[in-house]
Amino acid sequence: MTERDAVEVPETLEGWYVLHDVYAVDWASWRAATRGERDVVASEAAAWLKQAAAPERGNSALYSVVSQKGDLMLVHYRESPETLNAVELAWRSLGLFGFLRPAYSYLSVIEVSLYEVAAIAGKRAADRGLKAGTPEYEKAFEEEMDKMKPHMDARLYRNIPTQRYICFYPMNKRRGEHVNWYTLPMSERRAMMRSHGRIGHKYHEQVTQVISGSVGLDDWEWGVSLHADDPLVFKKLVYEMRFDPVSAIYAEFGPFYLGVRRSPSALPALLDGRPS
Ligand code: 76R
Repeated sequence: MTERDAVEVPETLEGWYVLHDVYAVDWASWRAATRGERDVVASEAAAWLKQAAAPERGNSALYSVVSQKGDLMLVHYRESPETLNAVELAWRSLGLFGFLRPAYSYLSVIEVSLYEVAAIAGKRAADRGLKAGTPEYEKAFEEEMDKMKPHMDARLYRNIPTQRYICFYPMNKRRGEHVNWYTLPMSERRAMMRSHGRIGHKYHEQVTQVISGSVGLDDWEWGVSLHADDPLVFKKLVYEMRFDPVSAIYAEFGPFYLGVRRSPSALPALLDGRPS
């Protein structure tokens, strides 16, 4: 292993910024409000959510959280933290906000790490008979990367997947006393990420994964958002991943949030204690 290999940082591409925003309803004060006030407040919030959900340079979605960890989860994809902040402030200015208590939030940015993509581009450049490090190779590498750009952009600048359930959790990769992901050579990390991707790909039809990086943005290193119509798939996938070295040896996990997707127009019913 060369020193350069040991510290090689995988390039990442970034797309929309993501905010997972969880609230608990203050049910006592909500119930104490008059029917008329509740109707006005709930429909104002539903109308706001409806326009926020319109897919134009990012979008928003509403989930009803299962468990005591919260009641409502809003997910927002936007082009910058500043835009996300504007969305947050608009939400806070609504009447409904007075009946909500913050329960959890997580800020991150959709990420594609180039472990595999850069290796493919490098191989294709080398296949053209070019030697790594030469300007010709660099140019060919960039060309090959450009060819893969549309595919990557479709993941980086996507709308929130539409499946019925979301499973969100933050995670780290260990840098502990015994093992440290960040001191492994690139080749080992790449091989392990390949096996991770292989396992994950078996679930391609059933799950949409959105990986967002949060180093420097929030308390963990990544946010993992899984979207599926069948919630059991989360359990199967996450369990199978636990046996894969990337997760078995190197991963640490934060709290898990499970939500059911609801259309903005379902918000008044949700606040009435009815699912739809
Ligand atoms: O992006 C790709 O599809 C290529 C392969 C791939 C990468 C680079 C991939 C595939 N993932 C990648 C990166 Mn993933 N992923 C997780 C978790 O619970 C756990 O054990 C871990 C949480 C799940 C469940 C999951 C699922 N992945 C990452 C990264 C960035 C790591 C880095 O850069 O060091 C993290 C933190 C992470 C975590 N992964 C897949 C999946 C699934 C289902 C796939 C296949 C996607 C598909 O083919 O549709």
